[in-house]
Amino acid sequence: MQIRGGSSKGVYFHRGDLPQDMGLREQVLLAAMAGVDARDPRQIDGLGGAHPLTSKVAVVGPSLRDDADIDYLFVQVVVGEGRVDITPNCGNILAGVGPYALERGLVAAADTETLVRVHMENTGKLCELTMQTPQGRVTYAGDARIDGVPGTAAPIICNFLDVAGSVCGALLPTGNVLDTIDSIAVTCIDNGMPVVVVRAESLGVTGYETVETLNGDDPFKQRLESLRLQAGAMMGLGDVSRQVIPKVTLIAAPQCGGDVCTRSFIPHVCHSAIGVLGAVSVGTACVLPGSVAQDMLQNRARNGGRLSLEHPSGECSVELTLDGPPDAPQVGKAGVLRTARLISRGEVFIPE
Ligand code: NQM
Repeated sequence: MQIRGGSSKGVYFHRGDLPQDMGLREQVLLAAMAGVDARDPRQIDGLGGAHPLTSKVAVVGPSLRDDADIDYLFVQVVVGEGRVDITPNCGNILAGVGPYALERGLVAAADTETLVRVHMENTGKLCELTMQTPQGRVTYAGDARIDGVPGTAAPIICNFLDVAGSVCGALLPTGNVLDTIDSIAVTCIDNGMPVVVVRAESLGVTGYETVETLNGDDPFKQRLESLRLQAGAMMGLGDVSRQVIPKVTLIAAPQCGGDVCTRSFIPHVCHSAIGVLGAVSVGTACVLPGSVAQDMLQNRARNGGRLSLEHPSGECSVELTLDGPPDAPQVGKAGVLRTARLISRGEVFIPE
């Protein structure tokens, strides 16, 4: 099935429909998304959309764990490079996993709302998805709006349970709330997604630029990549030159009534919105005393609650439940509203 999950779009496969051999499975996924030439940046011969947000795959199956209903592996098909990356998770594609599980009969729908417990295989963490299922059927129509997606749709509530250190093993993988790289202050954080948070002004930009302006600024992107490569090593991720994590998010004072303004790089292209788990990580940085983002909140939402992150096409709200003392808060749960839509279902033909 092709499903829009949040502000991303992906091809969702049943685990049992794919080859069991991992190497062969990778070849099949690359061919499905890009066709004969997996390095074609236009992905003209496959289902991929020639952009990181539309070159995504979900592999879904019944969970092998007792505490989950569904296993979900996220696969980023790296555009133009003929390879996949399974190190990151994707909270947008995750939103489509609930409808997929219901459509494929992997989970039975309850009468009005259905909760699906998803084991996110990339990180080993859990997320509870709550979907609208009137009369026991998944519905896509509704009045929830998420920025970065036109129109409205049925809400899907994603409640991430304990995602701190999901990839790097610790919320603050360098051991510090603040580090300095190339004389620039950064906060390296992993609350579901490894992200390097940096003040836009310290990189010589405002943080209010358009996606196109930032994408077209090659010298700026080189500085960003130098920062990212060093941060990746400091976060224990080794040489990240061929990995899509960590991401980098620029922050600036809010302009439209939110709590912080963001521009996120995934990692070489500026996101037209912000990734879900990326937003959870950046939101968490905002509530951590001593971080580069600590004075963004101007005392609002310091104790958790709803935090609004402005991004190039609107805003994304995350709901943080904080535990622990105010000077050393820990995020217990992080909730995000998403929507999804089934676009198509069928067969994909793999070139011989
Ligand atoms: O951070 C973009 C997206 C994502 C990932 C990316 C995501 C997340 O917008 O959880 O959703 O960071 O590549 O789909």
